[in-house]
Amino acid sequence: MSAGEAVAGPGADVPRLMALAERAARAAGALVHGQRPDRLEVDTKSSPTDVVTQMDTAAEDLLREVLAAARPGDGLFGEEGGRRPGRSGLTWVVDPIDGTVNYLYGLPAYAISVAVVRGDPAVPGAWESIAGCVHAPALGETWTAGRGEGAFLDGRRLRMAEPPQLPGALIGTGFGYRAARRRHQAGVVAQVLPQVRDIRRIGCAALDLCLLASGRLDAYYERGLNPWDMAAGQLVVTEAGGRVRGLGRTPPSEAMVVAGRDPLVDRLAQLLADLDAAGPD
Ligand code: LIP
Repeated sequence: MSAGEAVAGPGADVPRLMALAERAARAAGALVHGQRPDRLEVDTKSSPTDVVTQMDTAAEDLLREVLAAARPGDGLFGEEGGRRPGRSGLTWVVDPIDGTVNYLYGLPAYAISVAVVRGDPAVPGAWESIAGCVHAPALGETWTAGRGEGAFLDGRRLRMAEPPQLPGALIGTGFGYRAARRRHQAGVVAQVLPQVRDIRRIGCAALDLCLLASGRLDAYYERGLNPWDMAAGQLVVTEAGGRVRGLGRTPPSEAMVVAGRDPLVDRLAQLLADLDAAGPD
């Protein structure tokens, strides 16, 4: 049994899964970045500002094609196309364009996020990422990670440095699409802002997590993330020496994701719990 299989379970050749995740993400990146049409067709989902374009759908179709051809027995769980069951115990969790609003506006902070997980990605705490890739074609940067294999930016290994204390920390976050939740989140960030160095709202959770792992943020929190937003990025963080958690004793989930290195990640999580950042709207 290889080191990767010892960590990730039987049948999981982690380096090969990392390479497949990167190959698929780069193929989708070439499509959305290289063939971006002058005019994007825009539909909406959970709210008038929660958008999806024809390139999101085309990219997910391409990801499904590449991954099914390489590993037909694996499941797949995508933002746009829903869930295809598998029989291998592994499921590919994909976001074809994370940061769709940035993509729509021609801003470069968007990424293709591809991860393979063991367990059920629809159940918080019931799954773990085995390998993943976050590919940012407009930035020309690609992050990869494998359980027990490390985290890499363009092939260079990442190790997160000792974090600053909260008042000196640059904190990434994001906001939901529904007005009631945004109102609550605005109240939370208004309390966080005076207690930290500053806030950055990148608009792409997968990139937030990878920027954290790369030392360009000191910590990150967001409520409302789906498995496809975070499955690859959270592995980049943990393999770079960080932690990804929820509030209290809960796992990271739609309710809350807090990421960073100890002890800052726990100090931020406590502040967010004190501010009731995970509820009610
Ligand atoms: C985005 C997330 C981001 C969040 C945005 C949006 P999408 O995902 O990556 O962190 O703040 O509101 O949900 O919708 O672009 O795939």
